[in-house]
Amino acid sequence: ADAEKGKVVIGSKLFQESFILAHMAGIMLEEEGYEVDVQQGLGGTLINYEGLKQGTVDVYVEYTGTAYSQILKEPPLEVWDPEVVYQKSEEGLNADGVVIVADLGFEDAYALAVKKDWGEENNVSDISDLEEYASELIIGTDPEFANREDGLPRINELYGLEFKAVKPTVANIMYEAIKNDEVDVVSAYTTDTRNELFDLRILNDDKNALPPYDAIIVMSAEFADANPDAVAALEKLEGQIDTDTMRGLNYQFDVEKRDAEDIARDYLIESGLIE
Ligand code: PBE
Repeated sequence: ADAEKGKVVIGSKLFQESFILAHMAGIMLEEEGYEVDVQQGLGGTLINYEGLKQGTVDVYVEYTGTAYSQILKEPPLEVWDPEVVYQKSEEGLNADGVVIVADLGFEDAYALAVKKDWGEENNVSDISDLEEYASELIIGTDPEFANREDGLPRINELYGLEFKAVKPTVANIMYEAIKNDEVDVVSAYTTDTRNELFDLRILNDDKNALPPYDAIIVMSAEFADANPDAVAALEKLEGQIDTDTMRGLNYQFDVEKRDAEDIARDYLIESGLIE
């Protein structure tokens, strides 16, 4: 790497997609001559975001609905327009010294999911349909969903649900738990192919509790101002990953057990973004 460009620290959250995308950003910056430090699995949303504000993290991949609800604490909307959520998120982040460098081109939303068989037997296809069963069901969540503004508290309030128990854990274990029938409902991620592989049924959010979650690359404004080349390098990822592509990359990690950096590099080569 070209020493003059300096160092860049890339944060990531605690799930495969975040690892892969952090490496993707890292490789683009390495190509540009930066010395790159990818912190794979650095922590949850607020660890990454605080790092960005304090300068210990320069870049990471966030999601619009998460910025809007969990970071900026904006109120829920009656109708969730992805454009509006993007605009409001951008304004709020900018005011906080953070810029959006690229919109990657896909959404990874939260969704409640149950086992397909159970859903069929009990006629449960909307979140509303859980009402008569919730008191007997255990919900497994990722580490954030159980307490997030845009997570279980809002779902419970809006749908009048009270689950028998809530078990938060990392996404990977959450998926294993529903596969093994240790939990009955999970806070699934819509780009995770285990939704199909483990025969899950995604429930329709019929009361619009959850916001849209478009994947965006965020950077500290201070770092962006000092490093226009880094901004330009990451802007090349704008619109480069659609939902099916992201699912395929996650599949390579979860099922084919490939290394996140290899997955990222191969994708960038295949799509002509690097040589
Ligand atoms: N999500 C869904 C969460 C995790 C899965 C991508 C919106 C987030 O990181 O905010």
